[in-house]
Amino acid sequence: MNQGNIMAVEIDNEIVNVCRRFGIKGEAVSQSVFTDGHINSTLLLVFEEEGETKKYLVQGINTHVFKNPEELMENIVNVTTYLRNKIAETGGNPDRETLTFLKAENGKYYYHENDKCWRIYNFIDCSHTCNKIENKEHFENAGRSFGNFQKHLTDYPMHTLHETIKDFHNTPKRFDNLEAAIKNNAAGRADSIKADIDFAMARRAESGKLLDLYKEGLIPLRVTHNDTKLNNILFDDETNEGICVIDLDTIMPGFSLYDFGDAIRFGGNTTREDDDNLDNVNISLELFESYAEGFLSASAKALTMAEVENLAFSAKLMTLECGIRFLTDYLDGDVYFRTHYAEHNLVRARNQFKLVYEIEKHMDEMNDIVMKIYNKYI
Ligand code: ADP
Ligand code: GN1
Ligand code: MG
Repeated sequence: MNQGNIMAVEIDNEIVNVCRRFGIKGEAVSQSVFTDGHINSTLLLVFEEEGETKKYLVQGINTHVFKNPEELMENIVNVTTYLRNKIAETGGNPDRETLTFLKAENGKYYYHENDKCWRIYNFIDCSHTCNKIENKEHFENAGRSFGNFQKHLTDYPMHTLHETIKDFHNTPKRFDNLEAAIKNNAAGRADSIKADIDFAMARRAESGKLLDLYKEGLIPLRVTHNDTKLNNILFDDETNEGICVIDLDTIMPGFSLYDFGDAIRFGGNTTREDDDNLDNVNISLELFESYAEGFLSASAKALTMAEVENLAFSAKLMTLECGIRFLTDYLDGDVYFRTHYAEHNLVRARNQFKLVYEIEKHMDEMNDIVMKIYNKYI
């Protein structure tokens, strides 16, 4: 079972041919498409070979976003190889707890065909993803998964990682991009969103806080995932434990606060990221506490005091940053994130800004929750 939004489609021979390039044999019996991710295009292909069923995740890499597939795949293959060893050492199952990529006939882990760039990895069965948390244990498990992911990579040689998207979580630069998009007004939408722009700009001054703490030596760079939304974890169907962290395209040196904050942005919201009814958007303190519990149980001892003190702030910062990225893309004419209708990016941006507003109201309580949990684990 995989509860992420998935839809059966007709088998496409072009995709089957791509599979052959990766040495996949047998007869293709079904094809489905995942509709959750905003960036890559993701398919599940099922093959029958000598009475055995084999499932593969076939993914079209978005080369508009990831311009250098060679470096992208080098990062991912090196990190997953490293994780395999760590998982095996601690008695886990590497085939289920990290991604396994197939090599193509060109000896690389990606393949260009008809202007498209493909990669294939094993489908992890009997797992599911979620877009919204239904019970808080689930979110605690998510926190533990991302906390452990960071812990496993503590000694990974960070300097060997390529920066797959430059300045990915540099919030002040994201503000610069927003400013440029307002000036360009490529889609002619700037006049209609003045209030949204004002909301974001009023918070520009604090956007460099984490970078300042880094410059002062108070928070370190670590190997981070950088896209810790809930549907980037596979949960075991039986136990609901987070088994595998996926979507490894943005593994880069970063701050642990990016990973914590982004996870709260998505999973701590009382509704979906693109709910257009802003009355539904709030921060769930209960869910915040669950995630902080899972994350700190795995990582408290490794964190600096400045990291701990900014966990709640990071939730606000990552939500604000994501909101301005959606708004910038709306102004640019929807060229980055996949959208399903004309105002989709604007709806997402407003949803994120409402969440920022709610987090601001609850900041003291969130800080208290963090300290209460942290004190248990040190
Ligand atoms: P995107 O970058 O577009 O978000 P992801 O790599 O996150 O793409 O994949 C999209 C969806 O595909 C995930 O949310 C998950 O539901 C599913 N998925 C990805 N990898 C696997 C896998 N190895 N096994 C099972 N499902 C997967
Ligand atoms: C994108 O790829 P996906 O859907 O997991 C985006 C994230 C945003 C997120 C917002 C490479 O994540 O940075 O936070 O959408 N990924 C990239 O939902 O830009
Ligand atoms: Mg994803």
